[in-house]
Amino acid sequence: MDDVTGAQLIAESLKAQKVEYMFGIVGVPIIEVAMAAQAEGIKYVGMRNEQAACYAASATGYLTGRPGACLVVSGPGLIHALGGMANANENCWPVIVIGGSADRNQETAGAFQEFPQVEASRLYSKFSARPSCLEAIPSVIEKAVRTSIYGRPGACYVDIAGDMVNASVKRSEVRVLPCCPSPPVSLADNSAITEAVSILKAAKRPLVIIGKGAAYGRAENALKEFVEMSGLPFLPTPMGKGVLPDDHPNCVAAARSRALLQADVVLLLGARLNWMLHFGLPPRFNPDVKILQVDLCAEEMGNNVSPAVALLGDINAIVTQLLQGVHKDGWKYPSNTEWWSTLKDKIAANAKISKALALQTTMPMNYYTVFHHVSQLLPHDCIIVSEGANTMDIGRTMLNNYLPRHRLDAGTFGTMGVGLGFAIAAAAVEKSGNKNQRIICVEGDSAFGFSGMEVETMCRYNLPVVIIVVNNNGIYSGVDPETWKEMEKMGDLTTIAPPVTLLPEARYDEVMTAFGGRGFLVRTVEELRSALQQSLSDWERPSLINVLIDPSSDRKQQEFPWLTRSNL
Ligand SMILES: Cc1ncc(C[n+]2csc(CCOP(=O)(O)OP(=O)(O)O)c2C)c(N)n1
Ligand SMILES: *[C@@H]1O[C@H](CO)[C@@H](O)[C@H](O)[C@H]1NC(C)=O
Ligand SMILES: [Mg+2]
Repeated sequence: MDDVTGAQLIAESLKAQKVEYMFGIVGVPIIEVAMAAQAEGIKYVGMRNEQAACYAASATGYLTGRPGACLVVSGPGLIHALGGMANANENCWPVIVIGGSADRNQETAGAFQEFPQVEASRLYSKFSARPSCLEAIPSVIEKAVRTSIYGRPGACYVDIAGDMVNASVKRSEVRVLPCCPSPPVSLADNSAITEAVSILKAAKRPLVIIGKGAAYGRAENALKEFVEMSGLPFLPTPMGKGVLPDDHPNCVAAARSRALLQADVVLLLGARLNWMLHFGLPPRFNPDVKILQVDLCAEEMGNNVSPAVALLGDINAIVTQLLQGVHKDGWKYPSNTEWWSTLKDKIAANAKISKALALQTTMPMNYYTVFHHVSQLLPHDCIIVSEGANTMDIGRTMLNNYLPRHRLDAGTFGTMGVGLGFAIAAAAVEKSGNKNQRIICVEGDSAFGFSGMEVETMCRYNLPVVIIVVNNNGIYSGVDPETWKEMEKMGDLTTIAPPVTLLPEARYDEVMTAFGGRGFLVRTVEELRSALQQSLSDWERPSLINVLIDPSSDRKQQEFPWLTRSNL
C-alpha cells in the first residue's frame, strides 16, 4: 500500500503536471506505464508508428498549451519518435517523449534494443534527461513539462531505464511536486512600445504579419481589437491563418507577394523571418523595410534582419500594449490610401484568376475545382489539417479558416506524414471537449502514404475525421493509367518511371473501408460534393474521399514561386 512503482510515479507525475493525452506504442519495457497512465485518467491513444504518435502528441500541445505525452519503447521506438521531436521543435510546439530503455545492469552489454537515447534525443529537443532513481521521477517530469512550455516551446525527452518501471519505493520517500503553472507573462519594454507605435503611425505602407506564435499565444481577441482599431492590413502565415478570420476585410492574404514586397513597416507577430517569410530580405521584401519584431524568444530577435524595434515578451500582452498605444489618441490608418487600393486591386485580380480555374468543368478535375467545392461545403468551425505540395499550397489559398488553431499543416519543417497524427490529436482534443467537431484532413496522395496506416487508429477510436486525398498519381504530378501501362511494356519500371510517380488511381479509399470506415472514389464535381456532404452530415464513421484529379494539373502562374521550396 505504501509502495509505488516507477510506472505509477510516471503516470501520477504526468497527471499532476496536467498532461491529459498520451500517444504511443507499447512493448517492453513500457507497457505498464501506459496502463498506469490510463488508470490515472490520462487518455491513451495507441498508434501504429511512433513518428505519428509524436506528431499527435505535439499537436495536442499546440492546441491546448499543455504538452501531450508520447510513449515509446527503447531503441527503434525512440528512433521513430525523433522525427516527431524534430518537427515539434522546429514548430515550437511542446511535447514530452517518454522512452523506455535497457535495464541499467545490462548497459553496454548489448542489451535488447539498447541505444544511447538521452544523447540521441539531445539534438531534437530542448531538454533530455534520465531520472537517476525512482525518487527523481516527479521532479524530472515536472522539469520536462515546464521546459516544454516555458520560453520558446519545444520537445523534451525523459528516459526511463527498463528496470525502473516495475521497481518500487516507499511513497514517503518521494517528494511530491505541485503542477507547474502556465508560463509567467512578460511585457515588452514601455519605451520600445512607444517607439513601435510611432513608427507604425508614420508608415506609408504598413503590414501586420500574424504567425502561429500568435495562435499558440492565444492573442486572437487582443489582435482583433488591434487590427480593427488601427485599420491595418494583415497577412497570416500558414498556421497563423484563422487567428483572425480569412474573410476579415483587413486580410490581404490574396495579395501576399505584393504586400511583402512593398510594405515599408512590418509588425511581425510570433512569426520567424525564415524560409517561409523569405528571410525578410530582397527580392521578396523592400530592402529598407522596418521590422517591429514581437517574439517571446530573445534569441530570435535580429535573425536575418535587424529589427527597428524588438518587442520581447508574451504576444497577447504585447498586442494589448500596442493597442493601448494606438488607442491613446484614437489613431487609425486611413482606408483610402494608395496602399489599400494597390492591395485591393491585387486581391481582385488574383481572385479572378483562381475563380476561372475553379469553375473549369473539364474532366478530370484540377486542384482549384476540387478546393472550390470543398470550401463551399466545409463548416466554418471545422479543423483543417493539410499536407502535400500542390495540395497543401493551393488548398491553403482556397480553404478559409475562421477560428484560431484550426489549421495544422506540414509547418516550418515541411514534414510530410504529419497529417494523420495531427488529425487524430485534433479529434482527441475535440472529443474530450465534447465538441466533436469534424476534422478535415486534406492530403496529397504521397503525403497520405507516410502515415496511412493510422487510418486504423481513426477507425478503432471512431474519430470524427474526414480524409480527402487529392490524388494526382504522384509527388507534385503523375501519369495517367494508360501512360503507365505503356511504360510497363517498355521495360523495367525502376529505370523508366519518373521518380515523382505513384501507382495511378490507387484506391486509398479502400484503406479506409478495410477497417470499417467509409470510402468514396470520386471523379466528378457531383460525386465529390455528394461524398463530402454524406461524410459531414450523416457521419457515422471516419471516411476517406479519394479524389482522382488530372495528374498534370498544376498551380496557376505565380509572380514569385511562393512556398514552393518543397517543390524545387
Ligand atoms: C518527410 C518528407 N519526405 C519527403 C518530402 C519531400 N516532399 C515534399 S512534398 C512531397 C509530396 C508531394 O506530393 P503529394 O502529397 O501527393 O502532393 P501533390 O503536390 O502531388 O498535390 C514530398 C515527398 C518531405 N517534404 N518530407
Ligand atoms: C513488469 O512486471 C510485469 C508483471 O510481472 C511483467 O510482465 C513485465 O515484463 C515487467 N516489466 C519490466 C519492464 O520488467
Ligand atoms: Mg500527389
